[in-house]
Amino acid sequence: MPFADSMSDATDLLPPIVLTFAASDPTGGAGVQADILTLASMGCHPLSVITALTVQDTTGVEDVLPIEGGWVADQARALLEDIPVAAFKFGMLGSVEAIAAIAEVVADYPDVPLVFDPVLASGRGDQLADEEMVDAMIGLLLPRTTILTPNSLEARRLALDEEAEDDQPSLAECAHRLINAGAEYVLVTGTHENTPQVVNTLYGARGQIRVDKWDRLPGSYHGSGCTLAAAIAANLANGLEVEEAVRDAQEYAWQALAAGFRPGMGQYIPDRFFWARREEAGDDA
Ligand code: PXL
Repeated sequence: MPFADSMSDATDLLPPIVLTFAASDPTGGAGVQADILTLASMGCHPLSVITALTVQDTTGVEDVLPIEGGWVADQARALLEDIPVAAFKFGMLGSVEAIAAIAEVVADYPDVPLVFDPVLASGRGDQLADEEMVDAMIGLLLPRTTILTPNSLEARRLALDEEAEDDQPSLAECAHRLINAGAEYVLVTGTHENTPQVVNTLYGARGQIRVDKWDRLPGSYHGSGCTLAAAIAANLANGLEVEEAVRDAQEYAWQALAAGFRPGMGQYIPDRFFWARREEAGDDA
Protein backbone atom coordinates (compact mmCIF):
# COMPACT_ATOMS: atom_id res chain seq x y z
CA MET A 1 0.00 0.00 0.00
CA PRO A 2 1.96 3.05 -1.18
CA PHE A 3 -0.21 5.41 0.88
CA ALA A 4 0.53 3.58 4.11
CA ASP A 5 4.26 3.37 3.24
CA SER A 6 4.60 7.03 2.52
CA MET A 7 2.82 7.83 5.80
CA SER A 8 4.70 5.32 7.97
CA ASP A 9 6.54 8.02 9.94
CA ALA A 10 3.23 9.60 10.84
CA THR A 11 2.52 6.95 13.49
CA ASP A 12 5.32 8.52 15.59
CA LEU A 13 3.28 11.69 15.70
CA LEU A 14 -0.01 10.15 16.79
CA PRO A 15 -1.75 11.72 19.75
CA PRO A 16 -2.84 9.16 22.37
CA ILE A 17 -6.07 7.61 21.09
CA VAL A 18 -9.03 6.77 23.35
CA LEU A 19 -12.05 4.75 22.26
CA THR A 20 -15.26 5.67 24.04
CA PHE A 21 -18.42 3.54 23.99
CA ALA A 22 -21.24 5.93 24.87
CA ALA A 23 -24.67 7.26 23.94
CA SER A 24 -25.38 10.47 22.09
CA ASP A 25 -26.53 13.44 24.13
CA PRO A 26 -27.55 16.08 21.60
CA THR A 27 -27.15 18.86 24.17
CA GLY A 28 -23.38 18.28 24.24
CA GLY A 29 -23.60 18.16 28.04
CA ALA A 30 -23.13 14.44 28.69
CA GLY A 31 -22.60 11.24 26.72
CA VAL A 32 -20.35 10.79 23.74
CA GLN A 33 -20.25 14.52 23.06
CA ALA A 34 -18.90 15.16 26.58
CA ASP A 35 -16.28 12.47 26.07
CA ILE A 36 -15.14 13.85 22.72
CA LEU A 37 -14.83 17.39 24.07
CA THR A 38 -12.94 16.22 27.17
CA LEU A 39 -10.59 13.89 25.30
CA ALA A 40 -9.79 16.54 22.71
CA SER A 41 -9.26 19.18 25.40
CA MET A 42 -6.80 16.85 27.13
CA GLY A 43 -4.72 16.24 24.03
CA CYS A 44 -6.15 12.89 22.92
CA HIS A 45 -7.80 11.85 19.70
CA PRO A 46 -11.29 10.44 20.42
CA LEU A 47 -12.71 7.39 18.67
CA SER A 48 -16.40 6.89 19.44
CA VAL A 49 -18.78 3.98 19.22
CA ILE A 50 -22.40 5.04 19.66
CA THR A 51 -24.41 2.71 21.90
CA ALA A 52 -27.73 4.59 21.93
CA LEU A 53 -29.39 7.76 20.72
CA THR A 54 -31.31 9.97 23.11
CA VAL A 55 -33.87 12.70 22.71
CA GLN A 56 -33.19 15.27 25.43
CA ASP A 57 -32.64 18.88 26.31
CA THR A 58 -31.02 20.42 29.37
CA THR A 59 -34.13 19.69 31.45
CA GLY A 60 -34.39 15.93 30.92
CA VAL A 61 -34.22 12.80 28.75
CA GLU A 62 -37.36 12.21 26.68
CA ASP A 63 -36.51 9.02 24.84
CA VAL A 64 -33.74 6.47 24.28
CA LEU A 65 -33.08 4.33 21.20
CA PRO A 66 -30.50 1.60 21.97
CA ILE A 67 -28.33 0.61 19.01
CA GLU A 68 -28.41 -3.12 18.17
CA GLY A 69 -25.57 -5.11 19.81
CA GLY A 70 -24.23 -6.24 16.42
CA TRP A 71 -23.99 -2.65 15.23
CA VAL A 72 -22.13 -1.65 18.39
CA ALA A 73 -19.62 -4.49 17.93
CA ASP A 74 -19.18 -3.72 14.21
CA GLN A 75 -18.42 -0.06 14.90
CA ALA A 76 -15.75 -1.05 17.43
CA ARG A 77 -14.16 -3.85 15.40
CA ALA A 78 -13.74 -1.64 12.35
CA LEU A 79 -11.86 0.93 14.44
CA LEU A 80 -9.77 -1.53 16.44
CA GLU A 81 -8.55 -3.39 13.37
CA ASP A 82 -7.33 -0.09 11.91
CA ILE A 83 -6.18 2.19 14.75
CA PRO A 84 -4.08 1.62 17.92
CA VAL A 85 -6.05 2.49 21.06
CA ALA A 86 -4.38 3.56 24.34
CA ALA A 87 -7.47 3.46 26.58
CA PHE A 88 -11.14 2.49 26.54
CA LYS A 89 -13.95 4.43 28.20
CA PHE A 90 -17.49 3.12 28.81
CA GLY A 91 -20.47 5.39 29.47
CA MET A 92 -24.17 4.71 28.87
CA LEU A 93 -24.37 1.36 27.09
CA GLY A 94 -28.02 1.07 26.07
CA SER A 95 -28.87 -2.64 26.34
CA VAL A 96 -27.79 -6.05 27.67
CA GLU A 97 -27.02 -7.06 24.06
CA ALA A 98 -24.68 -4.10 23.62
CA ILE A 99 -22.97 -4.86 26.93
CA ALA A 100 -22.40 -8.48 25.87
CA ALA A 101 -21.10 -7.40 22.45
CA ILE A 102 -18.73 -4.82 23.98
CA ALA A 103 -17.42 -7.34 26.54
CA GLU A 104 -16.56 -9.71 23.70
CA VAL A 105 -14.77 -7.03 21.66
CA VAL A 106 -12.63 -5.63 24.50
CA ALA A 107 -11.67 -9.14 25.65
CA ASP A 108 -9.38 -9.20 22.58
CA TYR A 109 -7.45 -6.16 23.91
CA PRO A 110 -6.56 -7.17 27.48
CA ASP A 111 -3.67 -4.71 27.83
CA VAL A 112 -5.69 -1.57 27.10
CA PRO A 113 -6.73 0.21 30.35
CA LEU A 114 -10.47 0.61 30.70
CA VAL A 115 -12.40 3.34 32.53
CA PHE A 116 -16.00 2.33 33.24
CA ASP A 117 -18.49 5.06 34.21
CA PRO A 118 -21.55 2.97 35.10
CA VAL A 119 -24.34 5.25 33.88
CA LEU A 120 -27.57 4.10 35.53
CA ALA A 121 -29.57 7.33 35.62
CA SER A 122 -29.18 10.93 34.54
CA GLY A 123 -28.38 13.57 37.13
CA ARG A 124 -32.03 14.57 36.86
CA GLY A 125 -33.23 11.07 37.74
CA ASP A 126 -34.13 9.65 34.31
CA GLN A 127 -33.44 5.88 34.42
CA LEU A 128 -30.86 4.89 31.80
CA ALA A 129 -30.26 1.22 32.77
CA ASP A 130 -32.54 -1.56 34.05
CA GLU A 131 -31.77 -4.41 36.49
CA GLU A 132 -30.73 -6.81 33.73
CA MET A 133 -28.23 -4.26 32.48
CA VAL A 134 -26.87 -3.83 35.99
CA ASP A 135 -26.40 -7.61 36.25
CA ALA A 136 -24.66 -7.70 32.86
CA MET A 137 -22.35 -4.82 33.84
CA ILE A 138 -21.32 -6.66 36.98
CA GLY A 139 -20.92 -10.09 35.37
CA LEU A 140 -19.43 -9.11 32.02
CA LEU A 141 -17.71 -5.72 32.43
CA LEU A 142 -16.36 -5.43 35.99
CA PRO A 143 -13.85 -8.26 35.52
CA ARG A 144 -12.31 -6.28 32.65
CA THR A 145 -12.42 -2.86 34.37
CA THR A 146 -9.27 -0.98 35.35
CA ILE A 147 -11.18 1.76 37.15
CA LEU A 148 -14.91 2.03 37.85
CA THR A 149 -16.21 5.57 38.54
CA PRO A 150 -19.67 5.31 40.16
CA ASN A 151 -21.27 8.15 42.05
CA SER A 152 -22.41 7.09 45.51
CA LEU A 153 -25.94 6.22 44.30
CA GLU A 154 -24.55 4.02 41.51
CA ALA A 155 -22.05 2.40 43.89
CA ARG A 156 -24.87 1.41 46.26
CA ARG A 157 -27.09 0.09 43.45
CA LEU A 158 -24.29 -1.91 41.80
CA ALA A 159 -23.08 -3.35 45.10
CA LEU A 160 -26.50 -4.17 46.56
CA ASP A 161 -26.77 -7.74 47.81
CA GLU A 162 -30.35 -8.66 46.95
CA GLU A 163 -30.17 -11.80 49.09
CA ALA A 164 -29.26 -9.89 52.25
CA GLU A 165 -32.23 -8.41 54.04
CA ASP A 166 -32.01 -4.68 54.74
CA ASP A 167 -28.59 -4.45 53.07
CA GLN A 168 -27.15 -0.97 53.72
CA PRO A 169 -23.44 -1.18 52.99
CA SER A 170 -21.12 1.77 53.60
CA LEU A 171 -19.48 3.27 50.52
CA ALA A 172 -16.21 1.55 51.51
CA GLU A 173 -18.05 -1.78 51.66
CA CYS A 174 -19.65 -1.08 48.25
CA ALA A 175 -16.21 -0.40 46.76
CA HIS A 176 -14.88 -3.58 48.38
CA ARG A 177 -17.69 -5.63 46.80
CA LEU A 178 -17.14 -4.04 43.37
CA ILE A 179 -13.42 -4.81 43.58
CA ASN A 180 -14.26 -8.38 44.57
CA ALA A 181 -16.48 -8.54 41.48
CA GLY A 182 -13.44 -7.72 39.35
CA ALA A 183 -12.79 -3.97 39.12
CA GLU A 184 -9.14 -3.15 39.83
CA TYR A 185 -9.89 0.31 41.26
CA VAL A 186 -13.11 2.08 42.23
CA LEU A 187 -13.46 5.87 42.47
CA VAL A 188 -16.68 6.71 44.33
CA THR A 189 -17.75 10.32 43.79
CA GLY A 190 -19.66 12.09 46.53
CA THR A 191 -21.69 14.83 44.86
CA HIS A 192 -24.97 13.27 46.04
CA GLU A 193 -23.88 12.84 49.66
CA ASN A 194 -24.96 15.22 52.36
CA THR A 195 -21.46 16.53 53.13
CA PRO A 196 -20.28 20.16 53.14
CA GLN A 197 -17.63 19.39 50.52
CA VAL A 198 -17.74 16.82 47.71
CA VAL A 199 -15.64 13.87 48.90
CA ASN A 200 -14.28 11.51 46.23
CA THR A 201 -12.57 8.31 47.40
CA LEU A 202 -10.34 6.00 45.38
CA TYR A 203 -10.21 2.36 46.47
CA GLY A 204 -7.95 -0.48 45.37
CA ALA A 205 -7.46 -4.12 46.35
CA ARG A 206 -5.98 -3.07 49.70
CA GLY A 207 -8.72 -0.57 50.54
CA GLN A 208 -8.77 3.22 50.46
CA ILE A 209 -5.98 4.78 48.39
CA ARG A 210 -6.76 8.49 48.38
CA VAL A 211 -9.49 10.93 49.40
CA ASP A 212 -9.97 14.25 47.62
CA LYS A 213 -12.30 16.99 48.83
CA TRP A 214 -13.71 19.66 46.56
CA ASP A 215 -15.66 22.82 47.28
CA ARG A 216 -19.28 22.33 46.26
CA LEU A 217 -20.22 24.46 43.28
CA PRO A 218 -23.67 26.03 43.12
CA GLY A 219 -26.00 24.77 40.40
CA SER A 220 -26.84 21.40 38.91
CA TYR A 221 -24.53 20.09 36.20
CA HIS A 222 -25.21 17.79 33.27
CA GLY A 223 -22.26 15.58 32.29
CA SER A 224 -19.94 15.95 35.27
CA GLY A 225 -19.47 12.16 35.63
CA CYS A 226 -18.77 11.73 31.90
CA THR A 227 -16.22 14.55 32.06
CA LEU A 228 -14.39 13.06 35.05
CA ALA A 229 -14.27 9.52 33.61
CA ALA A 230 -13.16 10.72 30.17
CA ALA A 231 -10.44 12.84 31.79
CA ILE A 232 -9.18 9.78 33.70
CA ALA A 233 -9.13 7.82 30.41
CA ALA A 234 -7.19 10.65 28.73
CA ASN A 235 -4.64 10.66 31.54
CA LEU A 236 -4.19 6.88 31.40
CA ALA A 237 -3.75 7.14 27.61
CA ASN A 238 -1.13 9.82 28.28
CA GLY A 239 0.77 7.32 30.42
CA LEU A 240 -0.16 8.38 33.97
CA GLU A 241 -0.59 5.78 36.72
CA VAL A 242 -4.13 5.36 38.05
CA GLU A 243 -3.70 7.41 41.24
CA GLU A 244 -2.12 10.37 39.44
CA ALA A 245 -4.66 10.08 36.59
CA VAL A 246 -7.50 10.28 39.12
CA ARG A 247 -6.01 13.23 40.99
CA ASP A 248 -5.38 15.28 37.86
CA ALA A 249 -8.74 14.38 36.26
CA GLN A 250 -10.62 15.64 39.33
CA GLU A 251 -8.80 18.95 39.10
CA TYR A 252 -9.66 19.19 35.39
CA ALA A 253 -13.34 18.26 35.95
CA TRP A 254 -13.68 20.76 38.82
CA GLN A 255 -12.27 23.54 36.61
CA ALA A 256 -14.65 22.57 33.79
CA LEU A 257 -17.62 22.67 36.17
CA ALA A 258 -16.52 25.97 37.72
CA ALA A 259 -16.46 27.45 34.20
CA GLY A 260 -19.82 25.84 33.34
CA PHE A 261 -22.56 27.68 31.50
CA ARG A 262 -26.34 27.37 31.24
CA PRO A 263 -27.30 27.32 27.57
CA GLY A 264 -30.99 26.53 28.08
CA MET A 265 -33.64 26.33 30.77
CA GLY A 266 -32.26 23.34 32.66
CA GLN A 267 -28.90 22.21 33.95
CA TYR A 268 -25.48 23.78 33.58
CA ILE A 269 -22.99 22.22 31.16
CA PRO A 270 -19.29 21.92 32.06
CA ASP A 271 -16.94 23.91 29.85
CA ARG A 272 -14.41 21.30 28.79
CA PHE A 273 -12.43 23.99 26.95
CA PHE A 274 -12.34 26.41 29.88
CA TRP A 275 -8.61 26.94 29.34
CA ALA A 276 -9.02 28.05 25.73
CA ARG A 277 -11.78 30.52 26.53
CA ARG A 278 -9.96 31.77 29.60
CA GLU A 279 -6.93 32.56 27.45
CA GLU A 280 -9.17 34.28 24.96
CA ALA A 281 -10.57 36.48 27.70
CA GLY A 282 -7.01 37.23 28.83
CA ASP A 283 -7.67 36.57 32.52
CA ASP A 284 -5.39 33.59 33.11
CA ALA A 285 -2.53 35.58 34.56
O1 PXL B 1 -24.70 11.82 32.70
C1 PXL B 1 -24.92 10.51 32.31
C2 PXL B 1 -25.33 10.40 30.87
C3 PXL B 1 -24.53 9.71 30.00
N1 PXL B 1 -24.83 9.56 28.70
C4 PXL B 1 -25.96 10.10 28.20
C5 PXL B 1 -26.83 10.80 29.01
C6 PXL B 1 -26.52 10.95 30.39
C7 PXL B 1 -27.41 11.71 31.26
O2 PXL B 1 -28.43 12.22 30.88
O3 PXL B 1 -27.93 11.33 28.49
C8 PXL B 1 -26.24 9.94 26.76
